[in-house]
Formats: sequence, C-alpha cells, structure tokens
Amino acid sequence: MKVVTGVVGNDIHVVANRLIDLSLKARGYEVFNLGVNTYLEEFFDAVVETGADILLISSLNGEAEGWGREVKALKAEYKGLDDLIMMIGGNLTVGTGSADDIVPKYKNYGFDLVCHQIDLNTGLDMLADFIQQQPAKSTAL
Ligand code: B12
Repeated sequence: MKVVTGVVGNDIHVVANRLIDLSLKARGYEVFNLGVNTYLEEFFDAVVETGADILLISSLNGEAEGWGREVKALKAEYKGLDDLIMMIGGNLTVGTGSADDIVPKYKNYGFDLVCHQIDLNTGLDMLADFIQQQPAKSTAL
C-alpha cells in the first residue's frame, strides 16, 4: 500500500519523520515522505498524485490542533478521497492535554486513527489492524 507522510505546518522536528519513513518501509509500505514543514494542501496534492491509500501526518510541536480544523473541508475539495485512510500522531496539543479530550477532537476533524503520544510501533500496529478491518474493495467494473 502507498503512504504519504510528513510533518504538518511550521513544524521542523524531523527525527520522528525519519523513523516513520524507515518503519513504514520495513513493514512493506511504499512511502512518499514530504518531510517537515508540510502544508495540508501539499499532503492532499501528493495523495492525489501518487494514488496513496494512507495519509499519515505527524505533529510534534502541537500546532496540528489548529491545522486539523481545516482537514474536512479541504479533503472535500479533492475528488475521490473517500477511501483514504487518515492517521495522525505525535504531540497533538500545545502543552499538556488528555487523550480522552484530544482523540475525539481529531476524529471529528476527519482522522480515522489518532495517536497522541503513542509510540510508533504501537501506532503502526493499530494501522495494520485498521486496514485488516476494512471491507475488501470491489474489483467489479
Ligand atoms: C529535538 C527537539 C527540538 C529540536 C528539533 C531538531 C530537529 N530538526 O528535529 C529544536 C531545538 C530545533 C526544537 C525546536 C522547537 N521545539 Co522541540 N523538541 C525537541 C525534543 C527535545 C526531542 C524531539 C525528538 O526528536 N524526539 C525523538 C523522536 C524519535 O521522538 P518524538 O519526536 O517524540 O516522536 C516519537 C513519537 O512522538 C511518535 N510519533 C511521532 N509522530 C507520529 C505519528 C504517528 C502516526 C504515530 C503513530 C507516532 C508518531 O513516534 C516517534 C518515535 O517513537 C522534544 C522533547 C522530547 N523530549 O520529546 C521537544 C519538543 C517536541 N519541542 C517542543 C517545542 C515547543 C519546540 C519549539 C516551539 C520551541 C521554541 N519555543 O522555539 C521549537 C519548534 C520549532 C518548530 N517550528 O517546530 C515541545 C512541543 C510541546 C508541545 N507539543 O506542546 C517539546 C515536546 C518539548 C517540550 N516538552 O516542551 N525542538
């Protein structure tokens, strides 16, 4: 499966992004890594261009909380992304916050999988489980 990944907004924390790239490849995904400082439009443009199945966004400085609000409306402007699996993780708020508050907020933004301060391997296991639970796509013409 194809994954577009990167770090959203004006966020320059790059270490997790490199690890995510390596870990996804080790698990057999085809990775298109947009790196740090990536804007939402760039993510969706890359998804369309590559035909990606999954969009995996990181936020480490917490500013995704602001960007997240725009995700639903922006995604709706692109056609054919209904089956796109949307995942976000890292530090999903500025300062401290509880996952009990943060996770529903991001689900409401349109993300299927929300990993606030969850380690990468656990998150990627969650992704694998989620993919397995998806109904098989019809190949009938
Ligand atoms: C190194 C660092 C920096 C370096 C970054 C260098 C670089 N180019 O990468 C420098 C000094 C430049 C920096 C700057 C800033 N930083 Co800084 N930084 C850190 C620090 C110390 C380590 C980050 C790191 O590399 N960790 C190692 C990686 C492997 O771990 P990780 O990032 O946590 O990622 C793991 C998980 O989060 C997870 N993960 C990440 N993404 C995803 C996605 C999914 C889907 C999943 C499942 C998992 C997942 O997997 C990774 C591996 O397990 C952290 C504190 C800390 N100890 O974590 C602060 C920290 C991230 N920084 C912070 C802040 C505030 C800033 C600044 C705003 C400071 C400032 N006032 O200028 C700026 C931001 C600049 C910007 N535009 O983004 C805060 C963020 C707080 C928040 N969210 O509320 C932190 C948490 C420090 C703190 N406790 O306050 N920083």
